[in-house]
Amino acid sequence: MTREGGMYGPDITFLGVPRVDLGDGPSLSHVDVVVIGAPYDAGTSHRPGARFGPQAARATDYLAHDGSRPHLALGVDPLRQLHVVDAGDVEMPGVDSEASLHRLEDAVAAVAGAGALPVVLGGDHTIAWPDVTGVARHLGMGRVSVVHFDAHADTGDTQFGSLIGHGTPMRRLIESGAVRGDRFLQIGLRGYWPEPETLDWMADQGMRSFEMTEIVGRGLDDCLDEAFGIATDGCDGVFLSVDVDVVDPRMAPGTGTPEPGGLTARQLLDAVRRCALELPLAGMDVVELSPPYDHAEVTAYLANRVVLEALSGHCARRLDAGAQGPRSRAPGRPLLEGRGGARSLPGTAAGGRARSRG
Ligand SMILES: [Mn+2]
Repeated sequence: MTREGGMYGPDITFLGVPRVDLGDGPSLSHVDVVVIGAPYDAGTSHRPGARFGPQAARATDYLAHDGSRPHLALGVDPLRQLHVVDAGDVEMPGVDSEASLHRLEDAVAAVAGAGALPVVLGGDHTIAWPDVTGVARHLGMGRVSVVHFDAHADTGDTQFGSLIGHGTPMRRLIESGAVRGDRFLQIGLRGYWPEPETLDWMADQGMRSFEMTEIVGRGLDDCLDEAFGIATDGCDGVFLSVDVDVVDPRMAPGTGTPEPGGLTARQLLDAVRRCALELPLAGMDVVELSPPYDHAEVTAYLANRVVLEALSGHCARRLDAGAQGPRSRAPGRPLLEGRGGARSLPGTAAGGRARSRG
């Protein structure tokens, strides 16, 4: 598993964090988070292009790639207060899907086995199958639950006659026993797929799927409260899988199968933050970013921020659980409350570099 760097471009890392080679076991000790690129889009049923997602999610930002991102709302800097590294892309040629997906599963399992959080940048949603399986190899089959943001259920039996595809990974995960059907939470479904037979299969597995009309009627937070209660019941960790098409196409146009009427970008970021703050994350992926269909990098920015939101929440959860008690700020409080004088970000060296950006 030698480090390959970028499969479709230069060997850049997520916002400038250090590189790591997953083939070098000792380099994974004391690492908190490993970013893995999964540039695979052979599983798309419609528009391709998600193979370019990892590079865009890593690089799309107007700030310097300096390995520092102080999160305003939580008062933590996940890239400094966690040890975050980037393993580059897994080599995933679309003509050899099984080998590509196995390679990714091994990479995720290596990271989870080292006690670090795997953060996989897709790629189409096919990759959730190896991503969650890789985590389950470490936590135990049926011991990881899934919180899945998506316009689509991705529970199809086959796609163009194949078991592999971005419309089928959630069925594969339940069939294999990696995830219990009754610990599979789906948020944001809408539109005209899947067909009734597949909905029947989902119900038989005990899945809980929140369609957009229920979310609008009850409010997203109420639905998340219910989902979180199920996700943490009898499981040791939660995998967060974010398909950017859960967001309305006006705020996430760069994707392969857009479905009108989704969440806002603000809702997704808040929900991802809640997941990372309130749940024991065991892994995550952000998928279906297809830069060739993006406009003004709108969707690439969103994917980059979804990762940062999760890392910030994960960082705050870790700091708050420490011996010194809560160290992050309550996100709903006035931003500058309690500041002034010689204070600095909790847990960082005093001062830091002064930066000014428009
Ligand atoms: Mn999906």
